[in-house]
Amino acid sequence: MATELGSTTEKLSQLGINGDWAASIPNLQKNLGILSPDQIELAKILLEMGQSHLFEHWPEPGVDDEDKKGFFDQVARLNASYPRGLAAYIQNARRLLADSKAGKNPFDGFTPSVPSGEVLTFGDDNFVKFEETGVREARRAAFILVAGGLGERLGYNGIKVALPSESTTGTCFLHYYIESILVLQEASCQLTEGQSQAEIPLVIMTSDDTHSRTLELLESNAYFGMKPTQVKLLKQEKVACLDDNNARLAADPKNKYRIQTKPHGHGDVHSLLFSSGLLNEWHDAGLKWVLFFQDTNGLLFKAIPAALGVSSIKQYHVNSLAVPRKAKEAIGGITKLTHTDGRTMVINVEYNQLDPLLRATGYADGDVNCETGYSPFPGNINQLILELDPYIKELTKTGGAIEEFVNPKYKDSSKTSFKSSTRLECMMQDYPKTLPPSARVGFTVMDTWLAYAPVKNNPEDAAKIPKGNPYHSATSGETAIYRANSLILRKAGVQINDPVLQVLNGQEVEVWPRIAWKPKWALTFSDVKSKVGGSCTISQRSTLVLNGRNVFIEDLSLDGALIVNSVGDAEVKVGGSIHNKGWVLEQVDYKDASVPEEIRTRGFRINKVEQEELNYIEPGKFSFKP
Ligand code: UGB
Repeated sequence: MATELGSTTEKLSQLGINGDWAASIPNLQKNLGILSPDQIELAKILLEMGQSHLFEHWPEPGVDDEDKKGFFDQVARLNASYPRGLAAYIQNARRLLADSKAGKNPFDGFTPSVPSGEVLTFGDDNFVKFEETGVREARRAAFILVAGGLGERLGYNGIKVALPSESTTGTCFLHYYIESILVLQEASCQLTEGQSQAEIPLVIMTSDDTHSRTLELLESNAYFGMKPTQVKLLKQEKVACLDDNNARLAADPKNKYRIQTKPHGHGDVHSLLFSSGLLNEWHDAGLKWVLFFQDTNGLLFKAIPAALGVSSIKQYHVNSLAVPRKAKEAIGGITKLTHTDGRTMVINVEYNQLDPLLRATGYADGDVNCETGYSPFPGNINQLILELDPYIKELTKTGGAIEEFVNPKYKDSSKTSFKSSTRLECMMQDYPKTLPPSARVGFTVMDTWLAYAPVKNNPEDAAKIPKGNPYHSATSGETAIYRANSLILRKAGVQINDPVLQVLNGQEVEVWPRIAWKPKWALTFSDVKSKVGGSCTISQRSTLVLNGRNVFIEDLSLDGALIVNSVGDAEVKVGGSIHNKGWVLEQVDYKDASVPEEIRTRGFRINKVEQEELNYIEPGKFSFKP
């Protein structure tokens, strides 16, 4: 013991530090000798910030020393990963917890109104013009997928990006995203011939919950055709949990040498991008756009080219993609907020805040539909397009810190204690909140059927959603892809039978023919139109898979399943009457544990009874007509 104390004093004097500052916490003071200078600095910060309770249980030096050092490793990580450090986190938490206790409305002084933005109609000349501009611009874009969320609402055991977006081809979300980006890259480079070949960067934000499984998915699939150097994973750290209004950090219930942590939200993406140095790299490489998107939207790339075109033509610094929103739907509302002091901003108001804000500002009924059957506030689908230069400028000021919020669940109306620990959170769409009034902030509305079909809710919760409101489930996510492809082909002149209504996993959905195509077949509406000719018909029970760049369907009458696979240099014309037993959609109950989770969560499986499968593996011109 004497030697321990002796060595502590020696080390402390070497550091020029006496342990007086820790005198009120003898359990810490006794242990200073086992800590490094950096760890001692962190201990000082913790004491200054009122966190001495974290050391109260610390035993004598020599006992659990590795755990004590491990504790500081975690504190160092928490300190480094938060803009301006752990002390700033605790200060922010105290301020936000005090505001929350006082019932302060974050929108105090602001009046909401419906903003105006660009409303696109799929397939008209305007839409086609925006798409073409978007494709041209894509070579100057970087894509950012936020995929750190575990998806608690979905309750899926794997990572969400590994889920099949549809089960006809079984393509998972990450595969679909990467293929789409690669096709966009190629199309963009072709349009801007003569300019240097571009590689569109893809960044994936992961978390401890998703990182290793995301990496594994990429590596075991050769990055789905993307160069590994084109993809960067940035892992977000969790933040410390808070036990009370004084922002005392919560000890992990399972390990007293750890601070309990929880996710900080998708807003972390901005500080991570900033600190990674990638933004300046992209600037130097001549990039102009940064596109953010979420983990499970199988329609996303049908909307991206036109939305990027809008950003470019309208010179938006910020462009949020939006869809008509049903009142109370769990997507934020894009709102114009006007402050009594004259400030205005167009910003997402999160779904749980929109109703109270409206009620507090003269809209007695709160979040309700208007005469159109939709909320007057467009729904934010968290697909943001930022112009790179103003983005870098802003982050240089803020360090990427995004306005945070806290949502404690109080034990009672005195609001003095919590049911369980809480933490600060932030959202990526709150980025425009700190922008100057001169910033060009806009949004683009597209039809939901074209742009948005996320997979977020488990079957049980989805089945409880009132009819007519979106389910946001694996069932609706997949059936929406078939509906969108059918509607796009209809617009291109193909006759497609009406869907049938079916109840799958307790949700009533439209079942259209199962039409799926690879991004290389068509990414834009112009691509689709150039590949469909004559008089084509597709029956409701049919399946059509188009997997080849140069596949043309002409005078095709399909009643059954047709699968066309072809290499890029094969030009294939498919037509005539194709009739077979097809691929049958069979119901599966989500509770049936004998069925794999990926299948039962959507409430059906595809029984491949009979099909016409065409494979063209050599270059050349081919024609198929039975
Ligand atoms: N995500 C992270 O990467 N890290 C995190 O810490 C948390 C999430 P959710 P949410 O479009 O439907 C958002 O949970 O947050 C990723 C918008 O706020 O799916 O409830 C996660 O992996 C809301 O305004 O959604 O609601 C996923 O990719 C509305 O637009 C993404 O962040 C809504 O999405 C979103 O996380 C919507």
